[in-house]
Amino acid sequence: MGEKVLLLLLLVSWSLMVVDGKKNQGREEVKLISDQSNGRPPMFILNKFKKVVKSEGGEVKVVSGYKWKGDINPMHIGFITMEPNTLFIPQYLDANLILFVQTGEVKVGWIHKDEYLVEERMKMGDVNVIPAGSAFYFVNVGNDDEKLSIICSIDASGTSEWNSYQSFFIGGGRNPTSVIAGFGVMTLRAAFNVTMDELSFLMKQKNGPIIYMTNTTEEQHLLPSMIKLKLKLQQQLSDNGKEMHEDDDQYKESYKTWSWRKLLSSLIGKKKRKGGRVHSPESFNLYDTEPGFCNDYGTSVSIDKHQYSPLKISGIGVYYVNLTAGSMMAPHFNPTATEYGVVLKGSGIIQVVFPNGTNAMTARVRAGDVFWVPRYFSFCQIASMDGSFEFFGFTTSARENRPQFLVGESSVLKSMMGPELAAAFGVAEEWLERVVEAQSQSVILPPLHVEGKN
Ligand SMILES: *[C@@H]1O[C@H](CO)[C@@H](O)[C@H](O)[C@H]1NC(C)=O
Ligand SMILES: *[C@@H]1O[C@H](CO)[C@@H](O)[C@H](O)[C@H]1NC(C)=O
Ligand SMILES: *[C@@H]1O[C@H](CO)[C@@H](O)[C@H](O)[C@H]1NC(C)=O
Ligand SMILES: CC(=O)N[C@H]1CO[C@H](CO)[C@@H](O)[C@@H]1O
Repeated sequence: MGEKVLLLLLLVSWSLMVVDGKKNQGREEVKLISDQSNGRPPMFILNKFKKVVKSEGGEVKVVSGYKWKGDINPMHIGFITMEPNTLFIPQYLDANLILFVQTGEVKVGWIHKDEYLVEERMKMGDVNVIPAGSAFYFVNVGNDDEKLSIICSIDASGTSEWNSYQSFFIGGGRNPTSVIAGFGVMTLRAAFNVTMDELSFLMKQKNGPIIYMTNTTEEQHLLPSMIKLKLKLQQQLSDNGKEMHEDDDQYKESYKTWSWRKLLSSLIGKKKRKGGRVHSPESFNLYDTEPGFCNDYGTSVSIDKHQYSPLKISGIGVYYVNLTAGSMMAPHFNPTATEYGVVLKGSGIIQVVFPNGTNAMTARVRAGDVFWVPRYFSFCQIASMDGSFEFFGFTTSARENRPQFLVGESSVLKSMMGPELAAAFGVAEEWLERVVEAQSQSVILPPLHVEGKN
């Protein structure tokens, strides 16, 4: 036990030394430390972005985490960018998605509880969850010149192989190919009870998974067969004794304006939401929420299934931190979670320490960078002096994650202060007490003022 505490303390003293060094020697020091890795990228920065979707209307890039020892499965983090007036065509994944809108505004439609199609507009800072196997689509509904950026966690821990996740397109044609197309013409003719000609809708789309909503000529061409399909599907539903929600006239009317929403519900044969709202989970906004922690040096918010129940399907938490220039998230570790972070704004330094008390990484990060910290590893984030540093991310934890702080007013050291701790360091208790109490702030600590001290 004493050894453990000592270990923690070494981590802490080390971190402080580096911050000190940084202050005295400027940015050179930081560079020097990162360069010790012989040109290899810093260990806890994820920078192998893979472009998984490239389309006329946007793209999707994904970075993947690593598996650290026996830790829970790593996640993938996706960056979705969509041009104005585009649609990410209906699909489902074998992984849970947690969406965070970085910029712009999106209309998300998805099948809720395997039953209803619900649509929700999400704005900047909103978080929402789409469970594995739930068909969904995105429409960029922002201003005409507004790109949409969504950051999402792709949590494939429910699949047999952690490192693979798969999209199954429902909409599509030649590119991407709809899973419906795979059944072959004869099966489909029988299944849909339509002619060959009417099946041609499965061969049209060729512009990739993210398409412009404005190129409607081909879509309008599909309209008549879509109406027929829906009517037939509806007939089958009612034949099976299922409820019918709309009469034919209403349908024909609604199909005068072609929409993927209708296509989706017709293809999956789902009930359409009637008039009022179906009870569906609202998005959770990370920016409009009362911060869990707040002082003069920054704010932090973290939500898990207790604050936002849709998160319970994945056991993943979401957090957001905003540090003022030069401030620091005090050295801490996560006892139950591996943490992933994406820098949203500004720049700063991430320090991670190995269990044996040596520095694992001191890396400068800026907007767009992704870092990760394995469970139990001690780390801290420090904002650069030139502005606030905002980052956001995911924690993979089935249980509530309570970060343990090593330094500051609410720290492990403070709680353990006593003769044992002093003995562990081999110093007088009063001496140690003075050191441990010198920091009056907790969690988010102010910049170091060299002149005032020493
Ligand atoms: C198939 O469609 C034909 C007309 O196109 C209709 O008479 C028949 O009842 C339909 N069969 C089923 C099972 O819906
Ligand atoms: C982050 O903090 C800065 C001040 O340090 C503030 O100007 C900015 O609006 C904050 N960002 C958000 C998204 O609240
Ligand atoms: C500490 O642990 C890391 C990672 O396991 C290892 O690479 C490094 O050599 C170790 N350092 C010492 C001084 O034991
Ligand atoms: C295939 C095609 O016609 N794509 C066009 C769709 O519309 C956008 C602008 O609205 C064009 O940039 C694409 O070339």
